Amino acid sequence: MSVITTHRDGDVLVVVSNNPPVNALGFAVRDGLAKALDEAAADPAVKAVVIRCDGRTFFAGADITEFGGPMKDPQLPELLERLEALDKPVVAAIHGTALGGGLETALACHYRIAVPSAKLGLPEVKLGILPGAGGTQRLPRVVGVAAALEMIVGGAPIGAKKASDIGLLDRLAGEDSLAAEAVAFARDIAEKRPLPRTSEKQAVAEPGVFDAFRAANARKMKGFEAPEACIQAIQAAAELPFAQGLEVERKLIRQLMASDQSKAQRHIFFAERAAAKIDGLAPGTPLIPVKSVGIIGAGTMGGGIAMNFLSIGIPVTILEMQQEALDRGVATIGRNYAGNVKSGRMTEDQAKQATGLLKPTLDYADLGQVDLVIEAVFENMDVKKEVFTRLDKIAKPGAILATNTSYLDVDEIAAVTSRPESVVGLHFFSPANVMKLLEVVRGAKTSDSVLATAMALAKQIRKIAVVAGVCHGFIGNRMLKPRQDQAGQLILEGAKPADVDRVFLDFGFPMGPFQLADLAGLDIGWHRDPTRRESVRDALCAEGRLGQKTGGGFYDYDEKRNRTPSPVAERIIAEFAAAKGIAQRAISDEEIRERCLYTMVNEGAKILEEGKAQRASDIDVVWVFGYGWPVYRGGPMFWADLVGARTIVDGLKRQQDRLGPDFTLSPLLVAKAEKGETFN
Ligand code: 3H9
Repeated sequence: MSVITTHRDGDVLVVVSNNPPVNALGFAVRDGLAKALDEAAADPAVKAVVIRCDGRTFFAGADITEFGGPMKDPQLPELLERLEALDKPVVAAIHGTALGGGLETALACHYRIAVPSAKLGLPEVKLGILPGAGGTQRLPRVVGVAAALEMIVGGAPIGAKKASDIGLLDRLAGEDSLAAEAVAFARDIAEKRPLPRTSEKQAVAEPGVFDAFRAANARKMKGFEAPEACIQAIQAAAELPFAQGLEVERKLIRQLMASDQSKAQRHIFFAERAAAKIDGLAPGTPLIPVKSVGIIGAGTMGGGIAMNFLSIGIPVTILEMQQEALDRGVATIGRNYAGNVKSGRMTEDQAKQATGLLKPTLDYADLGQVDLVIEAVFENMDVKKEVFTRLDKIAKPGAILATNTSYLDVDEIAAVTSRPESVVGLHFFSPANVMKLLEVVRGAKTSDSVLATAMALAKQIRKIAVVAGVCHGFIGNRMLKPRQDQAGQLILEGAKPADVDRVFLDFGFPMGPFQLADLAGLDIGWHRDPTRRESVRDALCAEGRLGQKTGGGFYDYDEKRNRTPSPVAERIIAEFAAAKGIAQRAISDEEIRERCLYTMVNEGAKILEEGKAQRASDIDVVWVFGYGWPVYRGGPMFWADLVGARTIVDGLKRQQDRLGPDFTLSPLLVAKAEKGETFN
């Protein structure tokens, strides 16, 4: 059956799309819509047209899988011009998410009606492109330049109520009566002339609005190409006639579509979705119902983890050893929720509901009936083993036992229990109530049900979960290590901390390794013994330089925490290097990049060859959502594909003598280089 069908409801032609899962505007849909327009134009009995979609949503956009290749006619922009030019009114009936090309289709219709739960947006900027089917020209003509800038450059969808308020919708329908109301509405306006054609309206811009928007959003847009192109296209809408504005839009989207940034961002879109899929899982693997959660440890991590569940209505029992620590943890959670209310992220009632679901306890026995226990105690194998031994005695049969370890061997932890099949790693990132990434660590004996449940639960608490195998540091921290090692070594050999950080900032990371270290505090893991100087960090701590909080670490900080290079830190580093017999020399940015980033790719390749990640794109997801890898560079393995495995291997070989005695090239990386293959 065709994905587009038509039927008559009196003198209204109803056009229905049924292209699961999201009614993307692929070739078959575009072709079907074009034929429906022909039908409407040809039949004098048709007085008005309604376009709606079956399934879960109105058109959620162009079909992204068609990007990158030649697209078959009819193209969406031309189709929408024909749609708008039809001399009979067309009504878009919207439910679900009208996104991208979907909203552009609605904008080309003469009227728009939607259910209150619908969302409307132009998220193309998140794919590194812009709305290329007239959206940049039509939206400002409908909602004004300021609102269009927010929607197109920001990319976030808005709800139907707001859409109605800003004039994007003509009417709201009842949640369950969209189809009938749309037809009734079409009949009401069937004879009304002139037809309200968006392209015939004027987009008026307040003086200075574009530069003010650029200035206000400079930080968010830094490094990205698409937001500036979006602004230029909207500017064209305000300054040029419609047809010329369309030409500007077309030129810009063509450039963006071919850019590495857009390729990277599209890669991440699909990578994020691929990450949810578990290799080798038997179809129909049963999920374990999780209706209550226990958390061991009410520190920063435990508290943050608890909030994820409380916020979606799952009760949490949180355990500490001492009343004082428990009280502190509970108070922090309360404060965080109060902060959420203050910033408008939730209502007072929602916060009250969430905190009401928290049960503090000092008694292990209170964890006996929960469906999932997550341990978030001190990162030490003996401590973890002790916790799991106790847990094994009291947890109910079938309960999932999870560890939040960020490095340790999940199999070794599981082995102290009588039920290793119930044990899994849930590596949250700090702050755990904010960070999107979750590494789900599959132990050698973790059952399929436990793994599948962990992944499903992650989606429920709105995390992006990636399956990792057991190895030191899993995917993220394991790849962080060579980068940190090299950064530390580079400053001993003569690079300044600011040189290394600049290379990272220029690459697009929000922070460099030394800025990050100063922020976190150099005393993490410090033995508090000023005579012990085994690392530069020891030496800095010994002189009271613990990072931002003491006004100095690798950098100096003023009272507003503005950073400047530190002659004192540089002296300490030089002295430390001299004591180790390391000669200082000038170091190029190129060398910094090769040693810090190529070694990460090499480690990623090892993770893949050892089967510790299911696919290269999972590694990209970990780094983009957990470690600040710029999304427009698509993650380390996608970036490696752009740079080329050959170039990376050559660079690593060139640096080999400097990479330390433990460095070895990944055979997989070498094989990719030899065969000219990519990871993704
Ligand atoms: C555009 O429109 C350009 C135009 O300006 C004009 C150009 C000329 N295409 O996310 P889910 C797949 S750009 C192809 O898990 P949810 C997705 O991969 C587009 N496939 O569901 C997944 O496949 P699988 C602008 C798509 O309920 C499945 O559908 N639009 C597309 O959590 C389910 O997706 C956007 O950027 C697509 N457009 O969320 C919207 N969309 O099952 C992108 C989804 O094999 N889409 N798929 O893994 C979304 O934001 C979400 O998918 C949506 C549903 C909110 C719609």
